[in-house]
Amino acid sequence: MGKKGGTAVEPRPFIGRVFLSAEKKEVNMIDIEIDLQKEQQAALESLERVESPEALDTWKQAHLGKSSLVMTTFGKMGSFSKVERPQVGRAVNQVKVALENAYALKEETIRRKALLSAMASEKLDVTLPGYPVQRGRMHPVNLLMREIYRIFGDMGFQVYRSPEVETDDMNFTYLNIPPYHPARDMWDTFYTEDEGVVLRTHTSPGQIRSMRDYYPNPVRVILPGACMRYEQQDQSHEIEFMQFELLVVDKGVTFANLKGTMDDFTKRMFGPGAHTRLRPSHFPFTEPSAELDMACIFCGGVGCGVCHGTGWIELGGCGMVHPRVLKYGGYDPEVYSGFAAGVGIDRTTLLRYHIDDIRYLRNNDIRFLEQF
Ligand code: FA5
Repeated sequence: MGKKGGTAVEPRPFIGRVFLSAEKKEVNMIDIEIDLQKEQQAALESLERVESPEALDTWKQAHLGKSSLVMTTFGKMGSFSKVERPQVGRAVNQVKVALENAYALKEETIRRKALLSAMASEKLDVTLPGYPVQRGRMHPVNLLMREIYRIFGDMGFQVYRSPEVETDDMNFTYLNIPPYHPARDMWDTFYTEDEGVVLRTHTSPGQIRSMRDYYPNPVRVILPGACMRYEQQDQSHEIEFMQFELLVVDKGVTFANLKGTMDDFTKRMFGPGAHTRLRPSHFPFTEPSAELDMACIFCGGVGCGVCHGTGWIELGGCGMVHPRVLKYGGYDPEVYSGFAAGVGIDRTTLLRYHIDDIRYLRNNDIRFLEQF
């Protein structure tokens, strides 16, 4: 029941009859519903006839686009009263969902049809060349390292890795180079801001670490890795370079074992004609100490630019492990002896591949790297 101007009025039939509240003008809800249903039926019928993606697009514009009946009815929602709005909304939404679902189905049908006809009409030309694959390569230093591992693996050595950032003690003190000893000047060291921490200048600190790890068993290890020195870079010096260290500790290890192992390594690496010599030298952590030289492979020992006219090329340092170093590693020097060697991998790479400048190895020139 509603009251208007104090007089009782007839209740308006609610369903199917709505009022445009602003103008207080009756709108026939049945008319709206009929229009929408007519639109739905016509749209679905015309969708049946759609065959191409272009026609489907045109259909979408006409029936779900901005000026379609569905969308314009949505646009007018604000002009309906609170009571009318849900009714109109429900009716128009039902039509919209029906049209959208039909559109999605049709779109999938057309896509499949297009795919099937493309598959039927187009042929795969298997004779067309494919895209060339860019193959990666091993860096020459890594190639050489693998070869070094293989050679020493055959001789019964195990690879032992130790840190590149080291303590001052490991890099120097336990190698018989106490703080403030002038022997520390042999290495131009990068000290870090953390006291007692350095970038390792050689792989020798791995001697202490591996001995402490293996004690009381015999040690036969190869210690590979990067070393850093504050050096003037030139043809044969880098700031960062690779070394491998050899360490053998056992009862009865002799200098002859050292000489035999290094000579065998050189022959396996550079061929049976290669031969080595040991030149007296000094390292604080070996006694006696020597430099391992190889007869120049470029001139056969006569003397050339590469060997600076000497006929010999230095591969690295070596010697018998100093008794104090054995002790720092945990071994009794009265019972055990050992030999150690430290060889530059970059320089060995230069010799192996006849490269005349160490700086090629790290400047990432693809023309250089492609040759390996
Ligand atoms: C040492 O580093 C000793 N730790 C080697 C050693 C180990 C001796 C065990 C005795 C027992 P040296 O500073 O000479 O020694 O370096 C050894 C090798 O590393 C050199 O022969 C060279 O091949 C390589 N090397 C040294 N400095 C550089 C550099 N700046 N660039 C490239 N290679 C280098």
